[in-house]
Amino acid sequence: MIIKKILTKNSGLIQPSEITDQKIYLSRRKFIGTATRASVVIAAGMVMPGWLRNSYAATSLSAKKLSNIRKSSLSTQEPQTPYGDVTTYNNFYEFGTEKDQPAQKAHSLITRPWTVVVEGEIRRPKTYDIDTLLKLAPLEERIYRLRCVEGWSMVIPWIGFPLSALIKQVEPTANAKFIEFTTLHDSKQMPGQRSGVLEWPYVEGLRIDEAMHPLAILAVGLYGEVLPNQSGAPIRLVVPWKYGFKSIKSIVKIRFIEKATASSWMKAGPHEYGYFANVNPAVDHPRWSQAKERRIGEFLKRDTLPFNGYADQVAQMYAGLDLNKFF
Ligand SMILES: Nc1nc2c(c(=O)[nH]1)N[C@H]1C(S)=C(S)[C@@H](COP(=O)(O)O)O[C@H]1N2
Ligand SMILES: [Mo]
Repeated sequence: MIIKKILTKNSGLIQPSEITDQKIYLSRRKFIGTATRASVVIAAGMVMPGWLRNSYAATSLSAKKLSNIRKSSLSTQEPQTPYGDVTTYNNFYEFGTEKDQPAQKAHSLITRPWTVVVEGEIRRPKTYDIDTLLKLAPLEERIYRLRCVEGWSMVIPWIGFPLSALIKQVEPTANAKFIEFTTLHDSKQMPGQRSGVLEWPYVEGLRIDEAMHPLAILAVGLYGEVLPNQSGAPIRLVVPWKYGFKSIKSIVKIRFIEKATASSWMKAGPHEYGYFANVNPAVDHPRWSQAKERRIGEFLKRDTLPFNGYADQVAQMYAGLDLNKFF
């Protein structure tokens, strides 16, 4: 596993025999207390692998910095999940189902040249070059919570622009009620697509009003740099009030449609993954509770908030909808 590899590289810092897990973290505090970074570690409430990974790579050495980034009032003030965790603990089944596989394998993804086909119920269908999309609207930093359906969460400083900016430019017709997003399908670049764990390509969807909501963004970077491949380069959706699986990565097609189509996760588990997938502590996944979550890097679980804490801004879109039925 990646943690072990990093520990080996840092062998002067800590011996492999010191590798521990979170359960015995507290009993190790004495040991940590002698380390230089101890105060930082304890103040941030982080577990050992987190600070080791983070000290190993505060940001990447090779990624390109993005410039002229505006701050946004829509950002959360909560502490950000360290870069090392954000970029090594990923779900991206196109590169395997283990959390550390995307970081290890996504180098095979070629992100230039890259085009995104925008089509369907719109007046201005167009194939956008990724570098055109980067200039479509001013880039903003959006620090958002991301809550995975599996029960963990992160706080990530995305760089991107409102999805609404693209939607306005292509002029949807009156028939455009939903938007379908599609990930690249190429098993040479994405070896995980040789497995049948999901139906490929990965497909997700939003209702048009959800897609127009100011919180919904197309992200092209994080932590001030272009997106690492494992995070969905070169362009991915981020919809912070919905479970992470809605935030589809490495998008090649955006199609405006009249009737919603099933997402890859709905096909994989129709009773487990709904179209809306709004974060909801009151509606359990059939196999586990959704009431609590573990913020990556924290020791104790915290309560999951309705709509992932964005209820004030988004709940009105679902007024009158039975959230038990439309999960
Ligand atoms: N194409 C694609 N997009 C995807 C996934 C995936 O497997 N393939 N996983 C989803 C899930 S389950 C989550 S939780 C988030 C994780 O995003 P992150 O790795 O940037 O944290 O990506 C989502 N987008
Ligand atoms: Mo997820």
